[in-house]
Amino acid sequence: MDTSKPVLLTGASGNLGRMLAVELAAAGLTVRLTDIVPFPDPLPPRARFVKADLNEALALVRQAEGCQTILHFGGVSVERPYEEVLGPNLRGLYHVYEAARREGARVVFASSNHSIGFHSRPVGNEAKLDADCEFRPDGYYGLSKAYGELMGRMYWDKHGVENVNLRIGSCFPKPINARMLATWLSYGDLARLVLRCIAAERTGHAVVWGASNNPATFWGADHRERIGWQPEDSAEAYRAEVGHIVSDDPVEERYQGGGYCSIEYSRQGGFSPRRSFDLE
Ligand code: 15L
Repeated sequence: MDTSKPVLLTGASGNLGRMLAVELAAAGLTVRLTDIVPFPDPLPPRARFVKADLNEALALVRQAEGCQTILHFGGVSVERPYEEVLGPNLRGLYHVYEAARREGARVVFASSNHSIGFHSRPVGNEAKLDADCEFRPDGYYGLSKAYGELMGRMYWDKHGVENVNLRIGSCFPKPINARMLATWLSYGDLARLVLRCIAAERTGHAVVWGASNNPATFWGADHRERIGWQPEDSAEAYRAEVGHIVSDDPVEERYQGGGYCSIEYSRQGGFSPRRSFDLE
């Protein structure tokens, strides 16, 4: 990758975007920031901000001009009705990938554990989930993330657009419940991961679990070696503080996606306390 060329960051005004904008600039990169809402902080050195809607193809194409990498953190970031997810997360992704194709840029996509949220959590010594597992989205948001990963698959196979899909667990300043002892990704580990995604020589189509070095992790093999990244932080340090914080909802506690799985859950017969449904 030519690191002298700028990096485009969508979703720059969100929590992760704001943190990344600072870290990317501190690493010496020239960043172009974009979001549908204004950037709330002072602009980092060499950065510029342009307000743009992911629904507008031309806006993305203009922003991406001359960029080496598009860090796609924009769009709806929580479970919402289908019609709200559709524009930013599906059409928006297409605009990002078309802009990347035009520029010969790499895409780093903020995917989510909610693309696989309906996998059960491993119990005891049960095998961890590898990144090539079946998609089991836990809502329209998770479905849009699975679509984004598949879009990356297609653009690599068909057009040679490199992409790294970060299947992010829970990226917050610190874990806030027992589930996050498995899913937490520290800000520092995310920033280092994104910098590696930019710097890596070749990535092809890669999927990396976005979680810190958590002993309680749900997740196993992925393509991190290709990127040259290893997480340094661990949620375990917070066990005493949050390890007892669980819900009384069996659906939330059974599945990896947690509370997202319970939103409008209406499977006939309700939740079965058995480990497996007869038909998965
Ligand atoms: C996500 O994908 C969301 O963006 C974030 O707000 C959290 O809900 C996170 O997943 C999680 O699963 O903890």
